[in-house]
Amino acid sequence: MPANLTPMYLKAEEGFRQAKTVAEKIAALEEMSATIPKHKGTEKMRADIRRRLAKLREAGEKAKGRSGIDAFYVEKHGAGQFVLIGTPNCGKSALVGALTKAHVTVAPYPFSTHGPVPGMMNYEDVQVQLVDMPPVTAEGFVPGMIGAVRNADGLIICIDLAADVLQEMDICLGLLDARGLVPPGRPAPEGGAAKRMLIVGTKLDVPGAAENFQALRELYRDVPMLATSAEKGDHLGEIPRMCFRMLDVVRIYSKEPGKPPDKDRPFVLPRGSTVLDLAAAIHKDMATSLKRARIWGANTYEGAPAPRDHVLSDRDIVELHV
Ligand SMILES: Nc1nc2c(ncn2[C@@H]2O[C@H](COP(=O)(O)OP(=O)(O)OP(=O)(O)O)[C@@H](O)[C@H]2O)c(=O)[nH]1
Ligand SMILES: [Mg+2]
Repeated sequence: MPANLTPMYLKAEEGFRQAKTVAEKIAALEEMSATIPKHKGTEKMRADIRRRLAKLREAGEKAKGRSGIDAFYVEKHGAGQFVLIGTPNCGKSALVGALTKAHVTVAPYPFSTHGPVPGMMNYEDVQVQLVDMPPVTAEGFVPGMIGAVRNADGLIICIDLAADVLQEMDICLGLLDARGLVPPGRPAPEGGAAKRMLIVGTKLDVPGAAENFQALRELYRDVPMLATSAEKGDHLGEIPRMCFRMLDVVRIYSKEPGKPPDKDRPFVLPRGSTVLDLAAAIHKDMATSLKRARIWGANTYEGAPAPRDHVLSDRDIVELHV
């Protein structure tokens, strides 16, 4: 059976041939694994990629430990992780600095951020993680960065409203498209995937920025978008809400029988999760020992008994009996 390899895969393979360090080779193989068409004709090749990846990871780990291999890996915290993407100097770090307590480098010259810088953004009673990143250019991503982009729950594409906004969009969306990542609702190429994307126009305080934003909005009506100024604070408060909505998760408060609910730290679960999913999230043994549950919430009776497959709603309070 022919393999029907896509240009995206062939590019990743070329990246592997060019790779010099173990980290670069691993990043290229991961890219090959993500983009290779998944059908019978590529079964052997996929097994070969997996084998080579395992071998390299083992060699790399022996040599210097995980942090030395994947310098872009950021452990996820909170309700979800959004990685920032944008051209040099577009205002990514200023945005992360304005929304979180992260120690970012904001500078009037390009390429001032060299590695990932995570920070937590508050939204009501949960947090959403932002990860500042080095810039992207028409030439591509910094080696190794694409893994973090794929791993993120969503992307914030920063567009400098004081610059050529259409060109900036072309660069960012073009790079992602070439790696198979497209906004939800658009057709993904073979081996590709939909990725949540929020377009954030930056530097709204600069003259002409509002007009540039309007032009952008008219061209990209199907992608969530807003204009902000990190310097003046305009519309920054909408970002946490928009990110949280895009994550499509629910917040559930657990409650022990006879006690008030723990309202401080909700469990965050994908929308569509059930009583049983909640039990499993609390403790793996709880899912097997769960006998019954009661729910207080907007869509149920106060304290009504709920079956294990009951689908939970945002802000439900659940009492689990084991
Ligand atoms: N007027 C104005 N300037 C801004 C705003 N946000 C950022 N800047 C300026 O734009 C420049 C670049 O900001 P950074 O946040 O460092 O940009 P970056 O995208 O992180 O840059 P790299 O890390 O090099 O990719 C700095 O001089 C900032 O002061 C804003 O909202 N308004
Ligand atoms: Mg920066």
